[in-house]
Amino acid sequence: MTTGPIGLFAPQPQRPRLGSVALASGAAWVLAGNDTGTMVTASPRLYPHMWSWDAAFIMVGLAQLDVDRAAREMETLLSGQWADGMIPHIVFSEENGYFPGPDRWQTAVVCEHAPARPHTSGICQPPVHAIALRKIVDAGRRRSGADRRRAESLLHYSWPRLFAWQRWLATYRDPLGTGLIAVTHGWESGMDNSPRWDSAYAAVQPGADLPPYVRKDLDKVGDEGERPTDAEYDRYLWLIEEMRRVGYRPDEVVRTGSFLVGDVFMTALFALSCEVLAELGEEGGQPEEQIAQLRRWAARSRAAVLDTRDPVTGLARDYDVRAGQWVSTPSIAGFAPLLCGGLDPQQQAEMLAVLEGPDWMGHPDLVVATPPTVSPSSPHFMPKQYWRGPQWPVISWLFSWAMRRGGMYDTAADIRAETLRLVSDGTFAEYYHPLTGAPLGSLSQSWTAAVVLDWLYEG
Ligand code: 2M8
Repeated sequence: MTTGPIGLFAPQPQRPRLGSVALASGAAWVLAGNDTGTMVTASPRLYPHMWSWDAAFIMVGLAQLDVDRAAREMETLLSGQWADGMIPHIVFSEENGYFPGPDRWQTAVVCEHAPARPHTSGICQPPVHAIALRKIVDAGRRRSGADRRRAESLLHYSWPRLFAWQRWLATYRDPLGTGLIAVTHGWESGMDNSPRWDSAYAAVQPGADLPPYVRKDLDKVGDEGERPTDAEYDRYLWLIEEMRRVGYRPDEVVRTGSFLVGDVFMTALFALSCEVLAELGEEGGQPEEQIAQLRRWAARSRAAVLDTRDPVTGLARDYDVRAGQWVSTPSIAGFAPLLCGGLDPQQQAEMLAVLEGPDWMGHPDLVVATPPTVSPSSPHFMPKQYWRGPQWPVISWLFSWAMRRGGMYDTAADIRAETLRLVSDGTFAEYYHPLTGAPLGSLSQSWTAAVVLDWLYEG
């Protein structure tokens, strides 16, 4: 792998803000620096592999630069898809600078569905891949000849595979039969240490026989306080150990695992992706019954998202299946209905008003008015801690994209403009301190660069 441009984009206190051209060049440079040839790793040092939902956002950025390169990214991701349809949360590169790596997961050793090569992890992440396919197909169709053909053949190749992925979620991850898609590990949500998961993790008791391990993440960020604690990691690793012991069989993991939470954000993305994939299927002449099935799944999961709303706050909630209770801890996931739609105009206006109001985007202490992952008004707010408060450009992009699709143009445009202001320091950080704008976590994070590129190219 080529070395990422860490030095070039290292944060500097007096660093001038970059204009659009320099920012776009910097973003393209980050993606090129993290490109191994077959995959753009999530970041140069902290995450030297392909993460499932990172890859989808990376494709969104690559599509603006090079349709063929974006298509290859999708093919690499799908080369790691399991025989039962699951897209694993990590497709490993040849690097060994990340823990837990293939030796710890042992997926192909204990599970017949896992590919022997490439090595993969044994859990999943949010299904945003249909959005990436949409963007690649649209970029290809806007151009001529080779790009158009490449995009159409990618659509033909990917559609059945993405259908199988959505089917896997609908089949194995709907334990209540309501359409609320459940996660079996906080990592599956992508929001690893969000306070959304605190109560469910508190009930996870790492066994005395948890095999020992050494973390590799802590020396790769500026401050250990930006990463989860060791106690959290013990639980993360214990859940993997439980899964490994049942051979990653999806029904057994759901039946026996210590952690099972209906994830309202994942569910909204599932519903959204079912709709997007159905539209692509219509354009690409895919089987009508499968297209209709996607629409049924979308409708059911959309309804499930709306049903989670807290009668007091109106925000959507997760549901802890093991504990049999709602998780009411407010977080950005509470706005999941804005991703998948389904609210009536009055309800949508009310939810937008909360999002734009003084507890969220309009909080007076925020440096830019984009959604923080946890409100600064919340007792759980920790401004440097990963998914407990920082602003994530990729999450802003996701909301902005879905809002545009849902006709919420003004809020979508505001989020875009404010996030571009945040990232104009050129560090392309994983996440940002919401009260100071300081770049946090990994720098030169690929999905940050990718969504910036999309915004700059498409407006
Ligand atoms: C973070 O998660 C990984 C585990 O999957 C980690 O902390 O080691 C999360 O932010 C996740 O959403 C993201 O996909 C991944 C790679 O960027 O990093």
